[in-house]
Amino acid sequence: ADGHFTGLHFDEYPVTKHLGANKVPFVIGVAGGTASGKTTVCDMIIQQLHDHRVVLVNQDSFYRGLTPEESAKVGEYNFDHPDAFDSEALLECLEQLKANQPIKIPEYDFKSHQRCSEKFRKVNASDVIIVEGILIFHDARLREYMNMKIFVDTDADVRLARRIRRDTLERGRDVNGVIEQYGRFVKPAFDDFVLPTKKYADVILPRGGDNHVAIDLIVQHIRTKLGQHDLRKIYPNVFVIQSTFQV
Ligand code: UZR
Ligand code: MG
Repeated sequence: ADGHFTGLHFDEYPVTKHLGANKVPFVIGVAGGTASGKTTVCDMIIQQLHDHRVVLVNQDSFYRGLTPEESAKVGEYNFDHPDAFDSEALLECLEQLKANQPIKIPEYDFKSHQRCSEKFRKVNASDVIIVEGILIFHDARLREYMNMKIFVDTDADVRLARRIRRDTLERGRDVNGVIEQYGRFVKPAFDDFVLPTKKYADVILPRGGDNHVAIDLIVQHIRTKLGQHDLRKIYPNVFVIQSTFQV
């Protein structure tokens, strides 16, 4: 009643109408081996695009919850195999985002290896959608959604060192377990499933988040694409007039 939007839940906000039905978000895929720096690269892109609405979707959120049988033998479970992910659910989410619909992303608990059935992350329609994960280039249907595909290419020794640090500090694992799992599942799956998807990349990004030059170039490209597509949608006649002047 006071004329402010404070009482309006964001789900009720008429985002779709606001954007216009024909403005299509720009979708970027960021793939690469475990601990290659994918998340860092995405964060840097998001930071530099602060004046746009950007949303990050992690493939990690779409891990299937383990069945009781799988949980009983969790040491045997291959989290690096394409089948460990619920690609259908990820596809559905992207479809909705691309249609400028708000979505709910499931939350996955790395300790229990389960989806928290009650917990979701709400994500609004955006100008840029970044999809990040080790195997996001594996499914051809997912690849078709992407306007730009980046493969973060970091040396395996650097990745293993980072993985050991991350899993012991942030995920409560012990060093021997991490190394064993790396040799048994992570490395073979990288060779069999992740590395072969490098050929689908438009940009191969060496050294991940340390490569400021490449990240600047990527951001420039995204800005160019966003600019073009915004202006053409909003002022379609401007481009017609321009071409008349050129004659
Ligand atoms: P990134 N992963 C877990 O460690 N536990 C889980 O419950 C689910 C996934 C790991 C997974 C993969 N491998 O290597 C990694 N294992 O998460 C991918 N084992 O995440 O791309 O951030 O490294
Ligand atoms: Mg990550």
